[in-house]
Amino acid sequence: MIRPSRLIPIAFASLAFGATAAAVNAQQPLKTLLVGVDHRTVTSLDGDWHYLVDQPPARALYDAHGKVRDNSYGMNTHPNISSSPHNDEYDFATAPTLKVPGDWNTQDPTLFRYEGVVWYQRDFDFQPRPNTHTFLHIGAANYRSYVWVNQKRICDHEGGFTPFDCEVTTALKPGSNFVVIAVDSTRDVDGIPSVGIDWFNYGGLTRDVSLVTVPTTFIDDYDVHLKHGSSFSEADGTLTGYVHVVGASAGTPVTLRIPEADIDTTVKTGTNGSAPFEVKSKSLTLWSPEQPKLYKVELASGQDRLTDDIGFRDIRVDGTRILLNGKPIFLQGANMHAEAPYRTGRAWSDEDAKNIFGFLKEMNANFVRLCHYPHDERMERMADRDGIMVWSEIPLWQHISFDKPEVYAKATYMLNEMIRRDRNKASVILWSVSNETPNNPTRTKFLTDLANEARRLDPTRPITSAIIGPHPKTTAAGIEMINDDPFASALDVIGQNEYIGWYEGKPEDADKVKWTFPDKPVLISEFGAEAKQGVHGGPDERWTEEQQVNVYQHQFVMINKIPQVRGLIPWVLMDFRSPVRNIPKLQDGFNRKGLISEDGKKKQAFDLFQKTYKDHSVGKAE
Ligand code: GCB
Repeated sequence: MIRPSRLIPIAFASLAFGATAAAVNAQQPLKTLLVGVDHRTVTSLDGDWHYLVDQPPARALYDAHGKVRDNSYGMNTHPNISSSPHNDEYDFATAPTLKVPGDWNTQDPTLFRYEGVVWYQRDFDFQPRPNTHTFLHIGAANYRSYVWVNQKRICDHEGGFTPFDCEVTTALKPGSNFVVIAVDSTRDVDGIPSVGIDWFNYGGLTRDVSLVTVPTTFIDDYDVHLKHGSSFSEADGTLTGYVHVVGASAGTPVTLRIPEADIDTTVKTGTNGSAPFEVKSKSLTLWSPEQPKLYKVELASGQDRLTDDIGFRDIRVDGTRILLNGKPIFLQGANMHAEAPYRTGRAWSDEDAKNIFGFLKEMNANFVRLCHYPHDERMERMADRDGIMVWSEIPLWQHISFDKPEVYAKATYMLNEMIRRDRNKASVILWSVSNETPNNPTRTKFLTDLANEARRLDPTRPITSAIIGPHPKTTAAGIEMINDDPFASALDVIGQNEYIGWYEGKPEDADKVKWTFPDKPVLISEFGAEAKQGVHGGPDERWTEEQQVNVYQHQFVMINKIPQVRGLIPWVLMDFRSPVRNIPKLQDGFNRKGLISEDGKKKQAFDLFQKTYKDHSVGKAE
């Protein structure tokens, strides 16, 4: 019998200390956020950082009312331990070090399960140059960050998976400088995600940290894409978008050059610093999985210049079809967490991206859902180069405080950060605003507004979300599943998660299910079963590789009967750490629904997908 769909119950009360520390970005317009930092010359601050643990209730960071203390470790006072008259009982200089980027959990065994505050510190040499701005760029820090440079409080940030830039120009001095960052990974009921998650809450400075120096007027944001008119053919090699220049007076020239496409044009900024452009190329090779063509795009304004690698393509929905460059496509994909293959821990490196995309290519995939939060930018870069299409999502997962305006403000902020960073990536074809949320009017209003906000920020890409439900109805003819979630009407593409054969019913129940969906493209955005690599048995024996295959085979029967399915996204490419997966010997702290184990060993289900995708035997593009 198929049970109604489930949401993982929240197992904890709020773990957050100090509610006033929350919502540091809430209701603010997007601050300076530099696009294309990985294509600029920067001063890397990656490497060894000293660290001190500020065990809950984190009294070095928060005062008794939960307010951030400004006169604490951020001062990095180098107390004279033998004679200090005050109580600065900390010392970064002699403290151990952690590698940045990297989570703290897999670097220090005593911090493996630690969720709380860790203080990071490092010295660096710097020579400020006149007429420049310098930003401290942090690729991601999970979950809240508080930054001091040379004892000056510089900025705060909330959100564990998006980049932020803090201006440090006036805080820097010639020669020796230091930066202190307190990172708090404590979960919070009003956070995004909230407290109940099915992935490991890796804390720390998990992505690259650098100093970026730009001239007084500088390009912070740009958008260069194929014109997205009412039809694909309307574009006809026309590129459009904008280049935004900070500090530019109206009429400041901006040059856009794409030598390979014979484009060399100069446009001018308006009063808001943005220079819109529309330019026709003589000939353009469009980006596609078969030919992931990227162009060198050179942008310049005044003293500032940068070059990015950008592909051009059109993605749109037409009835129940998804069209890439005017042609119907079927997405053969997999879900993937930002979990490092082989070494485990939060993924961030070139090596991690290479391993993950290696698996996808071997599987004959053309698509990946990077769940449930924006991954390291290296992933989208590699997707651009390898021709793998991407679903990118903010960490709005299951239980969220949908009734709170400040949480909505936080969600729009994160959405903005995600879209800002990756809007120039041709591989990203879908923005997702959520995963598996309870169907009620408060949530539907929140998410509908958020989907519309995503559309406003980027009208060129379809908006999606992974929906869980509906409730099955058993009839004489079989089992009926009717997706009548009102939120679906706010989406261009419906993501449907379902676990028939694992959480719900038996694998063969899938054969009897008749799905009804609104008239839109549907991606089966999650389906699957757990199997421990190397455990074998009959097709009905749970935890075996054979049962995982059996579940998928029955799913294929079901999916082939749903006319508007336009993609398969099995859950999940690789086993990943999760604190809620605690069956000894089988799970040992890992969600085992991977097609591959965390140490890179393929399960039989991987071979099944490899063949299915090669033969294109499940699903149709139209
Ligand atoms: C889901 C969630 C995903 C979980 C998965 C599971 O529906 O979207 O985050 O990890 O189920 O394995 O239960």
